[in-house]
Amino acid sequence: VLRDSILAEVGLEEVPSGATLGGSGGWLDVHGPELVSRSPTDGQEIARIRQADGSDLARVLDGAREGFRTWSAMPAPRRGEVVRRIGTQLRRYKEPLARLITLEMGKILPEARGEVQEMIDIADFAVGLSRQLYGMTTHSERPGHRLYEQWHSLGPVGVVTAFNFPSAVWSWNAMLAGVCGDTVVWKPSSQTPLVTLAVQRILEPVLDEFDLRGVFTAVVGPGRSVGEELLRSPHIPLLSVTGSGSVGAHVAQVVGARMGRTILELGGNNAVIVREDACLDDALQAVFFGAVGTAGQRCTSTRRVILHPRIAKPFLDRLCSAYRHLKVDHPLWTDPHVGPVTTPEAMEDMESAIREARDAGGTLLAGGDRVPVEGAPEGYYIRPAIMRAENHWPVVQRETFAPLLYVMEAESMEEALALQNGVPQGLSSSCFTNSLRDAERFLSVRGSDCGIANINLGTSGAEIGGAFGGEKETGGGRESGSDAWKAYMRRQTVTIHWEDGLELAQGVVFKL
Ligand code: UN1
Repeated sequence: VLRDSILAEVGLEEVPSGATLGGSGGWLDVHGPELVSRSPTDGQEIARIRQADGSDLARVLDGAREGFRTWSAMPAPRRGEVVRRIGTQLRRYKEPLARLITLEMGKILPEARGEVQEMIDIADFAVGLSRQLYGMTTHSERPGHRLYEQWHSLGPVGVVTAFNFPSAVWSWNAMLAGVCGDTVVWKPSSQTPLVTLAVQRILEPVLDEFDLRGVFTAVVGPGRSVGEELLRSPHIPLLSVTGSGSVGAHVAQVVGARMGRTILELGGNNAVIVREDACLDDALQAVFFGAVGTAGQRCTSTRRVILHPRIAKPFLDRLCSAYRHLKVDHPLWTDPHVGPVTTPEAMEDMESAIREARDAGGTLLAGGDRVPVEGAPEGYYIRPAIMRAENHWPVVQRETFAPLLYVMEAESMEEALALQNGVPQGLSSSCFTNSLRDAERFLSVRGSDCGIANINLGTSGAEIGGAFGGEKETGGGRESGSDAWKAYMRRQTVTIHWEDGLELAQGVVFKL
């Protein structure tokens, strides 16, 4: 009953199809295998979706190319108007969409609402941006010449999203790509197809009103076939992919081989450094939310905490006590801190990471056991865990996408920084300190090597206004705010010669 009402509220009483060109008339007949969407809250089936196959993808790609011709010709502020209307729709559907996210992905409702809020925020950002796609002008070295650059729409952009932010990550890409004049081909994780179909439903009235086909498209299909063809398609000049490091490495190779562009948002292994002079209350709150929020399934989740030995004991005592009082429960029936992880594999990964760390000499300080939830015996509930561990252990060096926090100690700022940077990933980082010097050291070129560096706040929960992304094995891509929009456009350098008498640059003389 709950399932049915959640689906009905987002217009999915009947699941339309696994592919759409956008708008109420855009749903395609598709021919791929069936996909079962299960709720991690109880392990039960929510719905079955007929997926797209290669030929269906080809139709979506044709649609997105055709859509590009008209969409890219529309003035950017008018595209901004469409995005503004999408933002209004998202406001209207914030609660129902949040409930569907909770049902299909398992994050708690306050976080699901936060995810939809991110969509609204980036829509607002993109509306303003639609009047600010600025190109610079500069001074030519030659008389009678003007030199400037302009930004043109790029083409259809492939957006491959992960299950953990099943809708927000699409919006970061789609809202920017949209005002930039690109069309979007959205391929969601096979864990969260319904969220994608619901978002497409929510967009329908706007796309119908503006008569837009092939602008915001979506295709649910198997990664091995449809995903692979999307990577290889010469008609997709840019692919924005969120996923694991191994997926990202494959994407970089395949798309790179055809000289396509990528925006890669891959794994994190984010640390919080807590110095002895830090505000411990704030640090505790931040580490707690960072480590257990979204059941440890954000790419920005706090995976390591590096404590100054002088505050280590009181900090850990309080953190372990918070973990003991943590409510792990059904996120639609109750109001817990933590819902289920999204897949049974995540529980197994976490358990095997705990075993591996134990074998290496680590101590489990809290959690790690499965939590039986009454009425939902097949849900994927596991208690978040804390382990004492050493940074160089292979298990600590890799990202386990589950609520498992490693604790270590470091006395000097140099030592703490060496630990924090001593992993292959480089997404988010934070340092709790009241020392100006430690803060500045952390932010200096010899400090954090991550794309995100925070002082006195946690590693997760970035605002959309900043550029989001990370270094090293995190992939180097930037999405969302700042000038991340430039990745969705092609830059053209223009020189105009407006006087008689051609002159070569660099003073080269070459006469007829
Ligand atoms: C992700 O986990 O893929 O900074 C994105 C955050 C959110 C986005 C996370 N704004 O935690």
